[in-house]
Amino acid sequence: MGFMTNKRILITGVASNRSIAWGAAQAMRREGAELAFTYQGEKLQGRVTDLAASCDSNIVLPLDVSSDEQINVCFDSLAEHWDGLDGIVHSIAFAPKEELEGNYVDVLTREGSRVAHDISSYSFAALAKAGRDMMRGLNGALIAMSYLGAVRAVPNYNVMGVAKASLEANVRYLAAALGPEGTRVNAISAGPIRTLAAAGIADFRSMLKQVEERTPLRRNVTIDEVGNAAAFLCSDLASGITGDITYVDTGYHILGLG
Ligand code: 0WD
Repeated sequence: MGFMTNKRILITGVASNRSIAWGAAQAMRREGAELAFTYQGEKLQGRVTDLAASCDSNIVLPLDVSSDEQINVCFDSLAEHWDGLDGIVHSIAFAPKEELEGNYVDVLTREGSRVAHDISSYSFAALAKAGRDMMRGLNGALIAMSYLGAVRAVPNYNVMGVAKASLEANVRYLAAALGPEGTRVNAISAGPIRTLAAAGIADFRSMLKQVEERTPLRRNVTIDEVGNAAAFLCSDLASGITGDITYVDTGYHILGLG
């Protein structure tokens, strides 16, 4: 029996079979979880429906996290399928491409900052709020995806790093607020992985190369490795862990001078 048997988990942020959310979905399904998926925009509906089917799921709901209405409709629809919810995977981020290239101060705008924080950080708290009643008392867990740029100044990551710092603070505040109801909240800080979102970051290839050359394990991390950690953190095996950031980055974050 898998360690997520009888867990019902909502997976957001699947854009392709390279998405980190897809790594989480596959690991959780393998460990016995029942899954529901969201997709952003009609263009992704078919692809996410097919990926969901391969995880024996036919719960596939539209969700653009910039819309309160879509968030509410999504959880109302989910409640028609399930009478409770054991976990939410938040694997969503966005910042305008122009802000992910060059000098932070040169490219920063008020609007870019607003959008990056709204989609990449606030939305995590918004999902926690919308899912609260379905999760209350079930000893469930929320998980978000962060990156080292939250705590270090990484070239080109710019406003997304600031938004990830906000996301990590959200993890702590949500953990403190929802812990008394039995809900745990954590994030994984993943190493760089070639996905659609990563393609928006300037010079991403050299980031992958630099990590591979210097990191203790001398290779980049995979979506399966991040997925396995996400499954663990959303399972009862992690029942004593909340409010934390777990690095799944082949050890890169421990380095000082190379
Ligand atoms: O190197 C990487 N790929 C890392 C990613 C390293 C460390 C962390 N992360 C984080 C990202 O910042 C993000 O929070 O992992 C999370 C997932 O990212 P991913 O798997 O790398 O990217 P991708 O496969 O593109 O999925 C992210 C998806 C979007 O994809 P696109 O490429 O279409 O932007 O987030 C979704 C969308 O499907 N998304 C939204 N979903 C709902 N509402 C929204 C939105 N407004 N905006 C983006």
